Amino acid sequence: MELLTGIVLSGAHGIYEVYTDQGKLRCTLRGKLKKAFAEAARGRSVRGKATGPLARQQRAEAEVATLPSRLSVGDRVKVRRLDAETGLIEEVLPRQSELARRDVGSRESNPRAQTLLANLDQVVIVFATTQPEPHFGMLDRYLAICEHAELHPIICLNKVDLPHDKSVEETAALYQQLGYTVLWTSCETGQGIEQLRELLKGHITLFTGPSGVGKSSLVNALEPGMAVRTGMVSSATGKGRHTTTSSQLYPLSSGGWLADSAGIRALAAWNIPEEELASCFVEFRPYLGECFYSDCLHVDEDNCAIRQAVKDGLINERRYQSYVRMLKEEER
Ligand SMILES: Nc1nc2c(ncn2[C@@H]2O[C@H](COP(=O)(O)OP(=O)(O)OP(=O)(O)O)[C@@H](O)[C@H]2O)c(=O)[nH]1
Ligand SMILES: [Mg+2]
Ligand SMILES: [Zn+2]
Repeated sequence: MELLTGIVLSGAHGIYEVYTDQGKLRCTLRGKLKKAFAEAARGRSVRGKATGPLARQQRAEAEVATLPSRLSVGDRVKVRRLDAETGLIEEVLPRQSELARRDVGSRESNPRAQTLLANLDQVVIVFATTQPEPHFGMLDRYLAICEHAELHPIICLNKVDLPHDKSVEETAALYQQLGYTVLWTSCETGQGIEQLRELLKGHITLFTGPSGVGKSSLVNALEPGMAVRTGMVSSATGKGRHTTTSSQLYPLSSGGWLADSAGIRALAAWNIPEEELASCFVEFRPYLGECFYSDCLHVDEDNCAIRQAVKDGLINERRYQSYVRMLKEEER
């Protein structure tokens, strides 16, 4: 029988809900996979070079397990359908990325850390044009984390229906010049919602941003009835949801998946080594390697190409200050 390709939406107690083009299936792991996972967890897995975002995050470790030590939400799998509602997971496809639970403050990622979310590839960073006023320093922080994690960021400025300060437009223009996608949306008028829906198709996307900017409202605007459906998802396994350890994906009817808040916590705890921070500010990149000191951190060193570029107006002063602030946070 032909295998179906699917994506793991949730999992608890060895039962995984897998989304396939033939609907959702309640799945268990094939015995052989279960055994391989158990061995990987004991550290006897086949080790190999990781590729892509994983490699970048875990460069220090040089090598990581190719086979994850457990199946995670977001993993793409091959499933053998057993009946209308159930299936058997036969194969796990290689991960493109992973967000792991980590000790806050620890600089190194632990290769055995529990993966909260696999294959996340996009982040929508939501701010309101007003109420609350946008905090662009926080936007810079999220953008830097996205650059480091190799996640595609989309800047979403919501509540565009409300009268707001002209400076918001000016600052938004700066991010557009840097090459970032800036989307203006309103849950009141529907402006930008269709564009946002298009950008989510085929991606696993996380929504993040401060409280009150309209993240939940945007999700509701994108997918009316989402709240109802998510309630059904948790009852489908017949078990309580263990929200402290597990995350969940929500399929969008127009295509794509939304990641829930467990991903936000992992992303917020993302640490960037200080020597890698400058390259996470995209406009710094042309100047890297031009400083007098090869280990220049671009703060108070002489003959710093980055600081010269700020002086010459080639790098925005406020963005540079965001860099310095993040560098100091990382030092703590
Ligand atoms: N005028 C206007 N109000 C909005 C818009 N989007 C959301 N709001 C309002 O802003 C308030 C906060 O919206 P939420 O969707 O709860 O914000 P959130 O980002 O999910 O907040 P947290 O869950 O606390 O992180 C609500 O009163 C919404 O009705 C918008 O586009 N325009
Ligand atoms: Mg909310
Ligand atoms: Zn420098």
